Amino acid sequence: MTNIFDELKWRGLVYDHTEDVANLVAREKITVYNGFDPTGDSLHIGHLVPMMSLARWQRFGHTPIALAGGGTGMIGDPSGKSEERNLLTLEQIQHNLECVRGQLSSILDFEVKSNPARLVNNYDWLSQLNMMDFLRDTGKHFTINYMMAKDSVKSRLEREGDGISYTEFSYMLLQSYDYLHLFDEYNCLLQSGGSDQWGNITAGIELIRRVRGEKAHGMAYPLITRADGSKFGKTASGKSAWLDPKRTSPYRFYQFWLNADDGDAINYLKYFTWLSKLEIQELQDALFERPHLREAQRKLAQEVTRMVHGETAVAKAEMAAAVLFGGDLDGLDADDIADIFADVPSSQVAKAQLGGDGMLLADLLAGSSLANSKGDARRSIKGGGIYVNNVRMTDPMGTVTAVQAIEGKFLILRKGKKKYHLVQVI
Ligand code: 383
Repeated sequence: MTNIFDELKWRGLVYDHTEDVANLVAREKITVYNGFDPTGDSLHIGHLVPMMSLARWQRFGHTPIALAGGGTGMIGDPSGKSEERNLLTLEQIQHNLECVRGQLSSILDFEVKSNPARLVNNYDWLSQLNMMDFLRDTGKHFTINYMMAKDSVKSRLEREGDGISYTEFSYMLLQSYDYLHLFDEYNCLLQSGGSDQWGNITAGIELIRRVRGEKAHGMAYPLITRADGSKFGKTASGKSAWLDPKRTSPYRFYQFWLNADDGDAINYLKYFTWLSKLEIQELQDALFERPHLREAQRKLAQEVTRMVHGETAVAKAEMAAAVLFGGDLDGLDADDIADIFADVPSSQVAKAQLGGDGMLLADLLAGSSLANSKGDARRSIKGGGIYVNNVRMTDPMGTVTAVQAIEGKFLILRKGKKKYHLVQVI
């Protein structure tokens, strides 16, 4: 690929753009910005497309600016939101901002001499604005009619509910002001964002045209959808997939990608990895010829997990996944175990019961989801189908003691190939 526009295009990342962008970026290296509001203490995988796209621009020689919305985060963007948001406290915003800044900077190159990335915070200039000046210099360029025609506002006016506050209504003016500021300060000529941001992006372009008489550009990325129509971005347990490993463990993160449907995997490889057209083509062929091997999904999971959490996280996530297929438990701690087996049936047993000679395995099994009775449990053990911590147990009179519990906390019972039960020692 010779230019960023063609690159983004074949990846399916161009949803909308202003006229002439393709010519502009084929001709010159420009400065591009994308904003992120610190509404939470972590970004999630929905933010990865714009984050990675900034890095893609950078790899093609353009200069990326990641804007953290310390100022706009105080107001709340109504775009794509059906209801008014609660205002965050200054402490919350400050904390979120620190977290988000770290995540944004992990993916961009700040050292490269020719086109180093920048990280800016719009609180720095928005907090300096004076109400009178703002209304005269910025507000005067927007008619209420224009603002009401934006989807973000229109949808809230048409919808049953509490409408939209003056605060959120004003949001687009602040984002427009940002664009003008970055245009003036860094000669930033393009703002990107998800398609939900198109109204705000075009409002900024309009402001630059009105006050500077210059042409600025915009590009919208598609919002990611799933082939089956369900919502993108939720893990198996229905929670959002976050970039912060404390919120979504690297193992769950890896599993999320590994579980991608065949109909989505190739698109995700294009959106969320750095793999080339050729490499993705090969994975597409593999998916077509031998879908059961899930080579495309595995590569996807490896690539995205490595980018977000690092190489060791990939190895660990793969080890954890192997555990569910009878793999070795060495090297996994109690937190990992809790994470891997979070979705299997579980029960509790008092530590005292496992003291001394311990407890009969058959009794432990009878109290679990893996056996109906002690007799049933003994038969399974004799048949060679019972495992404790993935080690086969064959003595029907055998016992289990506290020392076998992983970090004194968990025993993993298994019946047959993959029926698991987690015993929590309390
Ligand atoms: C703030 C000030 C600017 C430019 C942009 C902003 C943030 C913007 C916004 N973006 C979303 C967010 O922060 O609210 N008003 O959660 C999301 N983005 C990106 C992308 C996306 C958008 O951070 O579509 C998904 O991730 O644009 O919803 O001067």
